[in-house]
Order: sequence, then C-alpha cells, then structure tokens
Amino acid sequence: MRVQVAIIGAGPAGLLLGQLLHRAGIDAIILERRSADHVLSRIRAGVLEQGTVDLLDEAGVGRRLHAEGLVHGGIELCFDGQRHRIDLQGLTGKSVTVYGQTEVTRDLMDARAAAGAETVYEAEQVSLHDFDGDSPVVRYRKDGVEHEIRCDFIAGCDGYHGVSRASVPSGALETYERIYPFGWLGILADVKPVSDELIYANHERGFALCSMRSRTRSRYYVQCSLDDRIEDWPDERFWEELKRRLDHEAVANLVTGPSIEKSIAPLRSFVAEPMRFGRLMLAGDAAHIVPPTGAKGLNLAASDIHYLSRALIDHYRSGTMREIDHYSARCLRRVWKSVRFSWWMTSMMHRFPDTGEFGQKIQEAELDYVVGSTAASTSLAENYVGLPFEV
Ligand code: RFL
Ligand code: PHB
Repeated sequence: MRVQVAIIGAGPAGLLLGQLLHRAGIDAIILERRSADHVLSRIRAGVLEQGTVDLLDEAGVGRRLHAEGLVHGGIELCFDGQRHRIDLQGLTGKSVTVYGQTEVTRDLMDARAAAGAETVYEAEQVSLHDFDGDSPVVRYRKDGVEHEIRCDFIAGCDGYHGVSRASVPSGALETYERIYPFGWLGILADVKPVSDELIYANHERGFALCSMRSRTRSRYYVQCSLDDRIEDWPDERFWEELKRRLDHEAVANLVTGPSIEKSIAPLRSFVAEPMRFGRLMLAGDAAHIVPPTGAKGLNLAASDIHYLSRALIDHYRSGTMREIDHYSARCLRRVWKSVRFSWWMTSMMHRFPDTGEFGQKIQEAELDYVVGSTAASTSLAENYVGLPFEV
C-alpha cells in the first residue's frame, strides 16, 4: 500500500495530525500498537492552552470541547497555609480550558472514523525503514499478517517509549534529561471539585494539586516517593494526605469518595534534538517529556503538530522542502521554553530531598516574590496560558 504520510501512534499528536492532514486532502494512515479502548483508558492531561483549543477547532473537533470544557481565568498557589490567586485572564487577557485528554482523544477518534480515514489498532512490530532517502517504508504485523506501507514521510507520534525515536541511528540525536527524585500519585473520583479553579500547593509534606475533569469529577495528585506502590495508597490514606497539604478552607470544602482510577507517574524532563531525521519527523512525547507541573505535555504535542501540519501542507502545495527544513528548529525554540517553565514550576512547588535550609529559604522567597510582584505573576501567567506559536 502507498500513502503520503504514515503516522505512528494514535495518541493526541498522531490523531490531531491525521485530522489536519485529512482536511487538507493529504492522505495518511495511523498505526497504533494498542487497542482504541486502551488508548482511551489512560487518564492524563487536563488543561488546554488557547492555542491548543484553536487547533482543535481548526481540526473540526471543537464542538463538545466548547460545550463541556470549563474555561478557567485563574489558578491558585497555596503555601504557608494561604492561597494566592494568579489572575491569568487579568494578567494576559487569556484563559485555559479544562477538558480531559481522554475527551480530546475520543473526539479525534470519532472525527477520524466519520471521515472514513484508516487507523490500524493493535499493529505489532512496527518498523521504520529508508527514511534517510526519498521513499520511506513502514512495516508492521496485524493478526499474524505482514504489511508494508510506502510513503513520502513518516510522522513519529508514538510517545516516549515508541519505535520512532529508537529507529534514528545512535549518534544522530542529542538527548538532554533530568529525572526528578519523586513521583505524582493521582486519583480520579466522581465528587464535586474542591474549588472552581486549580490549586497548586507547596507543603512541607510535599506538593499537592487539586484539579478536575468536570463539575462532578475531580482529579487530585500528591507528590509521592519513587518507591511507593499503588497498593500502599488505599483511598483513605490518599484523602488524609491530601488534606494535610491544603489550607483550612479547602479541607472544609473537600468532598471525598471512592477513586475510579489511581496511578503513579514518575517526573522527568527530556528533549531529543533534532526532531527531524530525513523524512522522519518526531512530534509530541516521542521527542520530549516535561513534568506535569506546568500542564504543558499535551499542549506541546499540539504545538508540534501545528508546525508539522503546516510544513507538510506547504510541501504538497509548493513541492518544496522549505517548511519541512525549518520544522525541528521552530518546534525546539518553543519546546525549550516549555521545558524551562515546567522545570521551574516543579522546582518551586515540590519538596526535594536534598534542598537543605538555604534551598528552602530560596523557595519560600521565590513563592512570595511570584505572588507579590505583578511582573513575576505575569511571567508565570504568560507561560501557563501558553506562549504564542511562531510564524
Ligand atoms: P502519547 O499520548 O503517549 O501517544 C503515543 C501513542 O503511540 C503509541 N505507540 C505505538 N504505536 C505504534 N507502534 C509503536 N511501537 C508504538 N509505541 C507507542 C502509544 O500506544 C500511544 O497511543 O503521546 P502524544 O500523542 O505525543 O501525547 C502526549 C501527551 O499524552 C502527554 O504529553 C500528556 O499526557 C502529558 N500530561 C499533561 N499534559 C498537558 O498538556 N496538561 C496536563 O495537565 C498534563 N497532565 C500529563 C499530565 C501526563 C501524565 N502522565 C501520566 C504521564 C498528567 C499525567 C499524570
Ligand atoms: C490534570 O488535571 O490532570 C492536571 C492539571 C494540571 C497539571 C497537571 C495535571 O499541571
């Protein structure tokens, strides 16, 4: 079989690219290792930047997002027992939308099915070949049968553990990494959120985050040890720990209930450069990972797809590689700014085992400065709502 673009991975990056290309009349196939139900069962991101919302509108999948998404004009930072609001809307003129990654993925899957575009789920042993020349090839197995796809380009949207980045010859990629000495334990529960806006809490027992998926479904996280296992955290222990890390008002308003999902995620920053190797372009988590503290992972995947879809559309209109040639550098300028912001938010909000008294005093001064200075809160707000896409 022959297509113009072979997309590896049906996460938000791959599905969004597929939709934007489909609308531009470019034909693409998506190969996904897992089943559609498995992809939809992963509870991940919850906060969308305006640029991501605009891109989802452009892809024609914004209807439910606008009907059900919660528009938030601020976030709260909690430390020393007090909450401080960062007025995102007042400081930047922009807001964010709370709408789960699961819902974004479902909307994109539905649109793809309605368009009759092909996605192969449970594609096994996907392998990438000849992308350093003009005619890349992708092979995979499905139900015991070998398949081969010839294409013009391969989009590697298969996440951090995917095959795309791993197929680039060692030595052609430079990687940068920071592993944080803790994880996040997250739970989802069908209870009313504790507050109308997200609360990011710095407490001596560790970080906590109060988020939500809707007016009746809450998502909460606490910083945990990398050695912790889910079995160590029955619901009662989670709720007790969360309460200890929040202010009195939040504790009084917190509604608890049985968890419907519980998971532990390690935190890391990672970037692979460049993001293009011949006719293979990496996008989203396949190229970079950020700790979730800045809510940037899904949004970065979307901004990569913004640049990649434009570069591919330009290629098929102009017959040149001029935009493809700029793809990696354009993405990386924005990626590194989000990597910096996510690292900074993580450093400011968590307890690190080796901080020491001096480090602790610096963290307290930083928090006090951020909420007390308009310049500093504007900088946080500008990054949180999302830096503009470059042209
Ligand atoms: P994904 O979502 O990992 O999708 C990649 C897909 O590729 C498939 N795949 C393969 N397919 C074929 N062949 C292979 N060999 C393959 N190997 C893998 C996988 O099965 C999968 O379906 O990557 P993508 O599309 O780049 O999307 C990235 C986002 O999922 C990720 O950045 C966010 O979830 C990060 N993140 C957050 N981002 C935000 O913007 N805001 C948030 O509030 C936010 N919160 C979070 C998060 C991530 C978290 N975890 C668990 C990592 C909270 C958490 C707890
Ligand atoms: C979430 O709702 O899952 C969420 C929100 C904000 C973050 C990270 C995760 O910074």
